[in-house]
Amino acid sequence: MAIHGVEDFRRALGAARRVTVLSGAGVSAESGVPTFRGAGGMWRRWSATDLATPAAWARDPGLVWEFYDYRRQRMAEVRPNRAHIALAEFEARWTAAGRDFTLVTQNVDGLHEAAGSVAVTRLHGSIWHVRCVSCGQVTPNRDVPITPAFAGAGSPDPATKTRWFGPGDLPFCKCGGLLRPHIVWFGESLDAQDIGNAVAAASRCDVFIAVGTSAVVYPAAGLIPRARAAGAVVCEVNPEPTPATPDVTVHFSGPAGEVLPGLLDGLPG
Ligand code: BV8
Ligand code: ZN
Repeated sequence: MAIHGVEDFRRALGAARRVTVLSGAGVSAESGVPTFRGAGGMWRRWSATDLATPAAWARDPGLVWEFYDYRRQRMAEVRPNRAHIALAEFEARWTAAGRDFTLVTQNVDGLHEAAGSVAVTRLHGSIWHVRCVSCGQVTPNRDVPITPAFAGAGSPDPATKTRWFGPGDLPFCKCGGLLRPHIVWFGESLDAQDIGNAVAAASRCDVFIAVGTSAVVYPAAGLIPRARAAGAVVCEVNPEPTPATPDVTVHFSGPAGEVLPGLLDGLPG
């Protein structure tokens, strides 16, 4: 099915039973959350992907916590934008009409949930949850700073005079184990149930929308060709082309906060 513009897409969406959305960091960009691969992806002399690894954690957990505490400080101040809201309001109308909706997100900022999205599968964890390395318990944690030792720390400026954060500065579980961000780092496997949910939602939907993702991180990026192979209409919303663009049914170029309302508002009719 060829889709040439917004009206064509809205017609296909209106006729759908099952919709699956994959979101990436670009959906939160208009809320002021830096994306990974854009300009904001650097912190001091590291890119986010250097620090979001088990090796970085093993080498210097205090530095990894300083990086995540900085991001938590930033995320504590941001609010959902029109993209998050358009998705949450669409989901409410869609499910009230008895249709099936799944939002699969790569984001860890909790802004979809804050906007009211309900059926959210978080592939890469949550910056607002911590996990004990010993007993594995996952608990919500909104402490900013994560411990008093990090007050005023975290500046992304490479010239920052850094201090070392030792065990006495880090957060611990009541069992005595060290607490880490409950986030899937590069080289770590995703939760089997989460990726299973996401694969099922991509494999059986009529319309799949990939919004704000550079489509380079796997297995999340693999959901896009999977939806296409399963016969879905695949729509990409991104100001830039991505490696997925050649394989999608239609690409709408522009910021999610501007494009999504035009694609979703008022549906289902
Ligand atoms: C795994 C948490 C099995 C971190 C994240 C070698 C060794 C080990 C693994 C690999 C390897 N080679 C490949 C792999 C697999 C690896 C991978 O895919 N690497 C890539 C980089 C090549 N994947 C993994 O490691 C995954 N695990 O495979 O386990 C395994 C195990 C062992 C060994 C092998 C395999 C785990 C991946 C999860 C990593 N964790 N997040 C944190 O947040 O701190 S991923 C991280 O990138 C974020 O979650 C982010 O969401 C995600 C993807 O990035 P995007 O969301 O797409 O964001 P990005 O900045 O890239 O792009 C933003 C887009 O938005 C752009 O396109 C831009 O144009 C657009 N945009 C900008 N403004 C707007 C906009 N769009 C709309 N509106 C706007 N206003
Ligand atoms: Zn514990």
